[in-house]
Amino acid sequence: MTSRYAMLIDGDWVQASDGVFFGSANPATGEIWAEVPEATAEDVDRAVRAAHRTCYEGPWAAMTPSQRGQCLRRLGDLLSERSEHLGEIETRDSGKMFKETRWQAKYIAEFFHFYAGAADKIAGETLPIDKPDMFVFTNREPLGVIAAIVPWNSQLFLTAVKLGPALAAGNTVVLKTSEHAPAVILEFGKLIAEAGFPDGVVNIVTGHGDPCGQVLTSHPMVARVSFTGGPSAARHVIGNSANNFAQVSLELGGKSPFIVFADADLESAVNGSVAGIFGASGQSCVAGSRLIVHEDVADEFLKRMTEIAAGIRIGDPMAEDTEMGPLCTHGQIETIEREIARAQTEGAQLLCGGARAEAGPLFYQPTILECPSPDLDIVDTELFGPVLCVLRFRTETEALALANQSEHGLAAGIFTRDVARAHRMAQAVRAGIVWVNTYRAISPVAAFGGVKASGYGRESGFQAVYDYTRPKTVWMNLSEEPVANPFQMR
Ligand code: TXE
Repeated sequence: MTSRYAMLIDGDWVQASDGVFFGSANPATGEIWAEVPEATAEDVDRAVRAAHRTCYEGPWAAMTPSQRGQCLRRLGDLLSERSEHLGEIETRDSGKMFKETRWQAKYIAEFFHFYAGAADKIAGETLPIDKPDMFVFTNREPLGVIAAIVPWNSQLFLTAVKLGPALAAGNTVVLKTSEHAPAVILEFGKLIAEAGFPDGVVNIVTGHGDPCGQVLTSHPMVARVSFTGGPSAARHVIGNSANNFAQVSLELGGKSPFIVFADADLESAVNGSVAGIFGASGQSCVAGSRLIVHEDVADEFLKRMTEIAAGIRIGDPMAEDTEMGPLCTHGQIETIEREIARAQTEGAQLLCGGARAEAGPLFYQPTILECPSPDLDIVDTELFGPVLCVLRFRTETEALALANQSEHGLAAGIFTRDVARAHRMAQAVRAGIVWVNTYRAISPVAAFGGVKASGYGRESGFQAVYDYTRPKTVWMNLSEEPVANPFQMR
């Protein structure tokens, strides 16, 4: 039985204005299990106008920051209560393992709780102004309508880091789901009204990049676009912002270095690397997909990695004992196959994997590829799959140079027992997030984002609420003297 979904616009659950749907497939089985409205330009326009009106008139505009915080807190509670159901839907739609989606849905509640607490702590300032009899202060206002665009790989998490700070600061949102796995966000949308948010505060539109994403990001009433996805769509978003002057923040994934020094705790580093590249089948923006390993420990490290990789249980992502599920789209698996074949002609050697797994057309084996040079295209191409590229180094300088030889700069992992070296490397590696002797840790308290082609702007952390506000400067003349005649300068 196919489930039929609707979009959330101005508090109503609606179909596309022309009645068109698109199908969403379960990557594990290939079955089209859901039908979702293909938003028209008119639908997106209606959602943005509703969000704009709601931002400036009615109950949301009149709410105190603490009341906004209460809605966010309730949303977090509901998310936690429904984590099992949301996890199941996300797994069915994206292929991500149920163990992970269920846990993530529960943990993501913490992000809403964090921003619930932040809502009444957003303050302006008084300025020590250089003029007598003037009192000058700033208010922090919401920006207006936020266009939040998410990809399919971690939709609840990426939604939370956009919605949490945006709503805490008093904005309204039009959220666009990914066309590859839209259902979990529509299920999440059912919690919005229950949490107490007035109609029109959060609107959810479903559809493809064109027209849905294009119309949304070029809309003149959108004040900021918070985008997570790939570089090609990001370029469209930036181009559109030249017309509507929307602020833009971009999180575009990476090819993150995972650096292992000879003095590292090898067991810990191997486990970190396995989690970093094979967790979520490698479909993670922070995947540690470039292993840079000291030559003294490289053979032992790769022996342990390949043993673990070969034993990973691949199969039904709903099953509790599965360790790796499918990839989400056919496009990804085709890119992986093409890039691996090309790398092999350039001298790369497969240490394990390198083929589809038996479980089904979208399942790919955990793959480790030793690369003779950092100049191979595959070394700096984000594959978004379970494929680890390996480079060896001899000195710290060489390790750093390899780590920084990349267009990307989202995350980096450093495994060493030498504290001074850990600090030196953490300072010098060009990435937005550095994990030392750990990997893939996240928290609502910590900012998240990259440099270079990994994007700009930060999500998560307290500062994010300020990024969804602008200061308004207010000058108050306290003098009882009349304002001076401008043509009689003293
Ligand atoms: O991303 P897209 P896709 C990388 C990863 C992956 C590749 C493509 O390498 O293989 O990108 O993935 C919307 N205006 N990452 O196709 O197309 C789109 O509908 C506005 C890394 O999923 O960028 C979806 O909602 N929006 C990344 C969202 O953008 C547009 C996570 C992402 O889709 C648009 C995902 C347009 N013109 C992919 N075109 C990460 N940062 O982790 C598309 N969209």
